[in-house]
Amino acid sequence: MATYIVGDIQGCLDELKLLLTTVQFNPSHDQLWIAGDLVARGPKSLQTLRFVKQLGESARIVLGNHDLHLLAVSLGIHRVKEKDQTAAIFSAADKDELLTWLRHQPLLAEHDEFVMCHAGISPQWDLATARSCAQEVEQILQSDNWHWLIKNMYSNQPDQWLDQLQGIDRYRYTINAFTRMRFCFADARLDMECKLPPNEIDNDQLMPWFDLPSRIALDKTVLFGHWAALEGHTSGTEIGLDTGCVWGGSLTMLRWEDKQFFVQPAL
Ligand SMILES: [Mn+2]
Repeated sequence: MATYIVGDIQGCLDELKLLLTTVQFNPSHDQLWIAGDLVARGPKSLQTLRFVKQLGESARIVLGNHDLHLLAVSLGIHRVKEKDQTAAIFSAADKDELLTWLRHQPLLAEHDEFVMCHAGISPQWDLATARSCAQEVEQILQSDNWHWLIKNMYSNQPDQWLDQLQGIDRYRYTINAFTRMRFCFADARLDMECKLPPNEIDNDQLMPWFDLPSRIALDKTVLFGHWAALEGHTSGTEIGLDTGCVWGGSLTMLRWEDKQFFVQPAL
């Protein structure tokens, strides 16, 4: 039994399958954890959803911003972005099953030794707060009220966590932290604009969410994706797995038990 965690697939299913062959993944006793953004710019977004869904209990996924965007498109709230290759999903015979399955995936997944989410854990949260905030949003996403949530989730405000946040403000902060965050300001406000690698920013007010000095320490390693410009990141307590396969980089997979990385260059 081995646990494999992979970064953003974004429809790059061929690279994923090559990695699974490399590691001799066996769905009857191994687990594949996927750090979100299953779909978007890559050529096989529809096939990726089908492939991961049929893995059933042997796959654990969390939602990324592109996955949530797909749900927004399905409701007519947004249109398919020009560069996304997701249109085929909306004319597929199994569209409803796939989207319903996607909507029932969490924002945070937990292993005995690590947690996985798409962008990261808010530097203002301990693990208990992260868990309960994730659950609040997941419950709505899985309810008949999910249209309301998706329709109202698009805004960068509030950009700072307060325990007393309520309703959509609270859910929006939660969604933005788990699925969109990269840099924070020194006071822990989330910046939603900058996508550069940390060593290229000339704004000394911004720092990666995981480097914020006031960040609450967590007792588990955080595995995340979303930030291709990091080109992977390993510090011991945070491991970034997005190495930009869809941008011509590579797909990175970590075997948790022996901490071995497997890298498949983009085809
Ligand atoms: Mn993302």
